[in-house]
Amino acid sequence: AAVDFKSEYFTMSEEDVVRYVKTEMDFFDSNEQLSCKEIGDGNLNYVFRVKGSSGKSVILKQAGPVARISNEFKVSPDRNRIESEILRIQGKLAEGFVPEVYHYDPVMNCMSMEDLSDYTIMRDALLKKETFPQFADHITTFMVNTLLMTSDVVMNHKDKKALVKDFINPDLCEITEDLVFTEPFFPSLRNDVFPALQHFVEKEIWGDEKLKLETAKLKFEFMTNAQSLIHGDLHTGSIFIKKDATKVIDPEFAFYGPAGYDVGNVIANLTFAYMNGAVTMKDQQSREDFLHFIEQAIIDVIDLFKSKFEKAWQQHASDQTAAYEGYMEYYLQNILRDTAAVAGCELIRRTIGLAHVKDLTSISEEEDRAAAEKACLTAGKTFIMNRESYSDGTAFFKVISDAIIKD
Ligand code: SR1
Ligand code: MG
Repeated sequence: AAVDFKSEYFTMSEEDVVRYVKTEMDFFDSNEQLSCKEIGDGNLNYVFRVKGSSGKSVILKQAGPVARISNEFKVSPDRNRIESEILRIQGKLAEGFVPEVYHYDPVMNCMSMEDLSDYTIMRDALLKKETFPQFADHITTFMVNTLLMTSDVVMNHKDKKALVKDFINPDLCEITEDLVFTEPFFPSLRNDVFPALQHFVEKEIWGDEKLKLETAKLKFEFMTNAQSLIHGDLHTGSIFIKKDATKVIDPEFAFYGPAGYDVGNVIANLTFAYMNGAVTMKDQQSREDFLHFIEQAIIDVIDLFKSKFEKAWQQHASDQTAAYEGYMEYYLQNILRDTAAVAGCELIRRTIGLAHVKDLTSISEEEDRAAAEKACLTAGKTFIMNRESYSDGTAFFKVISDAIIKD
């Protein structure tokens, strides 16, 4: 059942947060001077950084009663509980890959956590054309450890069902069902199509009945396949990064869903960075270096995910049937199929749906933006329609490079 906001709850200002941290938390010394700034730029919550005069700092995240992006979305405060609990679980399964959680307050619907101020949001870093050669290694360890280890393949089935119950997340799942799997595929009023693409979208997306049928299948798969405890929104804005470390944040969309949902989001969001670089970078050498980095990252995310998954399966699979010959290969190929499909939906919905990505919207030249967006839509369609066909990283990357109109 949906959790209501308690009567004592109110959305906090920066001054309220300073008072809250002083009276409700035991983080700073009592004589420290505190300053606070709201730094959130996500679509849902308020994120405050509180700094003490000693140099210590903490992040406090509060869930408001409606989404920040639009008050059409009334989202349960339970997302804050989900986020704090899953961060603790992921912190155990994938040590070092998520921020440490300090506290959760079910009345004020806020939580506090480690301040990662020496990291950058990955989407912003990629827009500055920074490269992170260890990213694929880090994110695949995170995904294999959190996805395989929470599945029925490894967990006691009753313990897993208890987790399914704890992570029922109806409001945020509804957002994904609507914004990812439904609205981008018909002329919904909430869509936001770049005018130069209107005709292309009407014909190639809204006019393609075969594509629409496949998205119906994918939507119901998302709603019914309680495979793994997924992050649920693993785009590059949910990743803090620096050269030698990666931290995954913002798992408030977490629930038991298809494992490929997370992998597909990573692939699609690397693709946005690739398309941005392909149309905006003018210096040939830097362009080649950056595009090569993203290409390799896409290939490695798939191939390292596969090899680490196979190894972890050999070590940890506990179900009797998991050892039957051919089953692991079947299971993994289904995750790759879902990865391709979700990458396709994410590529399309971030291009023409309600919630866009800066990788595309920041392209200033109309022609360049239209070219990048068409390539995303074309790759997206191909991934959805041919989702059974991809078994390695090179095959995934080929869809992306083939989608670019070459002149
Ligand atoms: C109403 S929220 C819009 C989008 O922002 C989040 O990060 C999710 O991706 C959601 O679909
Ligand atoms: Mg988020």
